[in-house]
Amino acid sequence: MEESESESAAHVLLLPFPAQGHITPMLSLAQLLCHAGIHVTFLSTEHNHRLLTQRRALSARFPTLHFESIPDALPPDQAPTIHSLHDISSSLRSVTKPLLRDLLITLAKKDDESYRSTTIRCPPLSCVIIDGIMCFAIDMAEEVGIPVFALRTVSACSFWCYSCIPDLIQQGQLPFQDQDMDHPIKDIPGMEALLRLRDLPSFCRMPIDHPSFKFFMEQIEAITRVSAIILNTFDDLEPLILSQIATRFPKIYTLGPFHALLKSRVGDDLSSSVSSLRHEDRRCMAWLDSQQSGSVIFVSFGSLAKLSRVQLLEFWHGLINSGKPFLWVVRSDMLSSEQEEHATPVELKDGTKERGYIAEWVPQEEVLAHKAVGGFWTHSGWNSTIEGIWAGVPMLCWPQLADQQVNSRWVGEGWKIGLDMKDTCDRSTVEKMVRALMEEADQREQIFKSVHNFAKLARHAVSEDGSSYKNLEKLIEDLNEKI
Ligand code: UPG
Repeated sequence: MEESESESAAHVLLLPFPAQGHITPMLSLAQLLCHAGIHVTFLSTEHNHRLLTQRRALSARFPTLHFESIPDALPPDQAPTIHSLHDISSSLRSVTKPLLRDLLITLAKKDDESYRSTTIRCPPLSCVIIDGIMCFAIDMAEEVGIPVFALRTVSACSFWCYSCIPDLIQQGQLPFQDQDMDHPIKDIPGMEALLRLRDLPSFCRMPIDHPSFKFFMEQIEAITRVSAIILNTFDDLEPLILSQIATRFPKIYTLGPFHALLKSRVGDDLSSSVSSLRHEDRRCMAWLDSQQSGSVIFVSFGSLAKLSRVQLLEFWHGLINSGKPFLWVVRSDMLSSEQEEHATPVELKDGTKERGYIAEWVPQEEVLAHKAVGGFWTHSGWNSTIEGIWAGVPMLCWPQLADQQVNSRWVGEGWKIGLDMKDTCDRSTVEKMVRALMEEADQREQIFKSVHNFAKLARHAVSEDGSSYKNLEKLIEDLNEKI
């Protein structure tokens, strides 16, 4: 790029929350913007900066992509867990926030070059795109006079549900008063006939003065101050909910599925694993090659979920008893309690040898696209859900936390693309649900039809005539106008 051209381009700071499910969509967005010539400073915490091993390859591919890091004061070996999100957030506020302020001031100055790349001149900062959880950055960007957009990495239905929590509190529906968990929630516009208490975001099960409840409430309130919201969804998946969101947030860019839009716009030459913070076990692909078409249930609960040893064993027994071949991601940091260590029952070891593969971490998008995979047992994290929709794979949902409860209800009863086994985890339920997903012909046909329809709509969304493609053009245009 010519220097004069570079000087007149927009420059956006992207601030992801330091967890895999947030870094992946933010890095996809970074690539999409850089592909259009926008300068992006991708600011990770030091720990994640080191784990993003493909930074060099990315910067070589996208010369306007600049990686920077900022201290987070967390021990270097601490992998985030969903239980530690509140601690991570406190640490980011106390340590990272003041440094971020200085960085914003420096990047925004027209004549200061201390943070700018030596190879390509970087124009002054024109916009900040924060992860919706990093709402403390809004104050600072406002102080420096830079517009703030927010990427919410959850579904539109979860985002809308979060936005309506203050209304539920005002109406006295929250906090829970020992009601039946199947009690219907009728006051979230667009979801009147769908949600029950058990489907609300998990923090709603806590007292409203609990730090986690306050943590989420703060985000819900702060995000109303940003200039625009970016979502990893597509218009045909959540049309009614998006129209509800538009009543409170006038500017929304739906660009999903991000990973597919990236391939459509930028091409396939960098693997989908560029954002991975963990080492992938690629041998699982050869194992999948040896399995029959549509026979395997893929089990993955994302990057943060924790299981007790009892839950792990119940799941394992259920999988073995189902008789289905399975590929299961069991992260080494997934067990919530070390002291429960016992010998693994021999029938589980034998059953796994016979028809299972357990991996620490896999190339999930590739796994979901493999013809041997016939079902996806997921925790309903949003990235996994939208990747499952793109791949057209029926889902079995076992949500644990945050937005996952809402997603699982939509998968089961909203979009009818899977089954929801929320709040249960005994071996007989697992066996029954896995068999139901993989074997019951009528039900499977219905689910297949629906998930394939959404997969088709997703393909349209990221094609040149599609909504996500066009919305990206609009976003690029709007960011360029902010200079
Ligand atoms: N993944 C792999 N390999 C694996 C397992 C997972 O590449 O072996 C990837 C997967 O493809 C996905 C990501 O890791 O892109 C996991 O993201 P997600 O499914 O969203 O789960 P979490 O890591 O749990 O994500 C957090 C929250 C979740 C929320 C999401 C986005 O737990 O509830 O929806 O962030 O905000």
